[in-house]
Amino acid sequence: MSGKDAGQPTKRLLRVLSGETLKRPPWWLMRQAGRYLPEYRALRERAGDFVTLCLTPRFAAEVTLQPIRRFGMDAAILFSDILLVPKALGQRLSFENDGPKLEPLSGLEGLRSFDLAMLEPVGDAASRVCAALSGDTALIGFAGAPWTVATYMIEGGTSRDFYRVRTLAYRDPLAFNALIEAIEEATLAFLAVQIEAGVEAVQLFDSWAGVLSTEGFERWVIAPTKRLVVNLKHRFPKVPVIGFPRGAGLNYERYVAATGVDAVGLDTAVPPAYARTSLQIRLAVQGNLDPVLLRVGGEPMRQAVTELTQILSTGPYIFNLGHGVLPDTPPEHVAELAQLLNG
Ligand code: 1CP
Repeated sequence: MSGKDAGQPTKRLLRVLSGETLKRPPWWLMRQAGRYLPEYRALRERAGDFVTLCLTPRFAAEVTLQPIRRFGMDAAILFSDILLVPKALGQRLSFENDGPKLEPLSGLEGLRSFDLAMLEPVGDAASRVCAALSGDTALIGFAGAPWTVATYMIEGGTSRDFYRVRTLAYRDPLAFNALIEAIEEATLAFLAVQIEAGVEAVQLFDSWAGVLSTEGFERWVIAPTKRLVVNLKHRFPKVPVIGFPRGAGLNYERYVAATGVDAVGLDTAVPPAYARTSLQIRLAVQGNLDPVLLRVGGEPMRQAVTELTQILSTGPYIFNLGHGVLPDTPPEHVAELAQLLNG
């Protein structure tokens, strides 16, 4: 906790989030807990279903710590899911083999007021992780950004074309805005539970930021993110916010200039040299090794890691992937990566 209560942060991740440049970048991986780890699969089996795994504090805490024990990342990310927010808003949620399923929704009818108590176990899990983490390892909390959560709520699951949600957003912006605001409010409460339990930084996952028009991006990615950041900063001025507008392309600069995030996550397609000159001059950047290179491992991975860290380590930089760890990634490759990065 010293990183949060004392004036200057001491944990490596938090130092970079406050704008410091470290010679050896701190690192963690999106989806660092999960199916590529046999110990995760074993516990997942015991828990039965995925939502139970997320909402049972001792399980969620254990799964959060598994990759840290093996690989010693500089940060743990609390094990949970962005879709717990729709669930707490009253939408039925299940996980099948081909991904999450939500009872489709056409508007605000059918949503009840937000059930914060349902998410209390996430706070309990965070407290347990805090108590178990030692020394220099930070704990990151997270939520989906409102646009990405809305895509799942309207599409009823993952989508290839986001046809329904984009149609609603463009055709009936007032109704869509009401949904976005309901998600925004719930997200703020969800993140507050995590922060009050001890998470030291939060990440907003906007995994589908890249499917909107520029005007849509302004209205449904930038505006809600900016309001969330303002509200978070008001309540928790010392907790840094990492934004991850995956696929934002040319809109990355606008996102960085307008939202007030402390750091930005780069997806796989962002050129590191561009990130250095156009984004890192304003804030810390995080990313963006292709997850497939981690799956490939060996020399191609090592070479890419060397290049990436050479380009971005001259400014505030957190090493990560450009998206999540793939489920068929050999854990040995993550161990190899850890050897390169742990110094
Ligand atoms: O065991 C299983 O079968 C479930 C797989 C799984 C896992 C391990 C899901 C279902 N969620 C998670 C955990 C999770 N989800 C974490 C844990 C912490 C960590 O990173 O180690 C995080 C940060 C998330 C965030 C999340 N969930 C996102 C944003 C990041 C991203 O991948 O773009 C999204 C889009 C989701 C929705 C979701 N939940 C689960 C799946 C398979 C998905 C993605 C569905 C899709 O592809 O659209």
